Amino acid sequence: MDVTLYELGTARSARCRWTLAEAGIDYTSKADRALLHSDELTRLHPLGKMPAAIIDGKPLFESAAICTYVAEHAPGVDLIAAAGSWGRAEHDQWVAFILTEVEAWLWNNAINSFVLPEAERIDACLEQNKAMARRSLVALDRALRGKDYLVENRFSVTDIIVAWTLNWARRQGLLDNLDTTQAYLARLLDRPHCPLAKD
Ligand SMILES: N[C@@H](CCC(=O)N[C@@H](CS)C(=O)NCC(=O)O)C(=O)O
Repeated sequence: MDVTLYELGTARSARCRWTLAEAGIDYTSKADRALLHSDELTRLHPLGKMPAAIIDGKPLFESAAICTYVAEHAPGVDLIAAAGSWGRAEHDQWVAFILTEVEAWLWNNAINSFVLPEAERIDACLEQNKAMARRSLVALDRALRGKDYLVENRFSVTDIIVAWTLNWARRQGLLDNLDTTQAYLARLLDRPHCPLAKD
């Protein structure tokens, strides 16, 4: 697989970097922040965001989509439940859950704390966003009890996608007292190929 990845440090592109490392796939890195919103990047991602990738000549954006495709085509490494299996349905379920029921609230807090210009920020939603994220994280903690990993109880790309959001939540104090989730995340952060910030 020929991959060029437009990436930015420990931002969401770290999911893709981690998946490529677990898959044993070398890639070309375009890691220049100045490329954000550039014509070059906007040809690959309609919002000019990172990550975006060119895989075998074709553009793909959204970190979860890139990771899922790479996992599906990883040579000799089984990183994802088989297409059409119940495990794949659970992969789709947890990816949608973490992105829409947790990450969207964290992102809303980010844009209203430091991403948008000060005049465009709305403070009123910050506490509510945290409460909504926490409610979903409590539900995930319950679902993780008795399991080491989310799908087929073995490490997969689902865990990579979920761990990135959990690590962000951890740094916001949103995993406090969620012992099962903390142990799950620690297991993933311990993996030699994991590029996520551990502080
Ligand atoms: N849902 C997207 C989010 C991509 C995203 O927001 N990336 C950030 C860096 S982590 C970015 O490019 N920010 C610049 C911007 O928001 O315009 C994904 O998971 O790939």
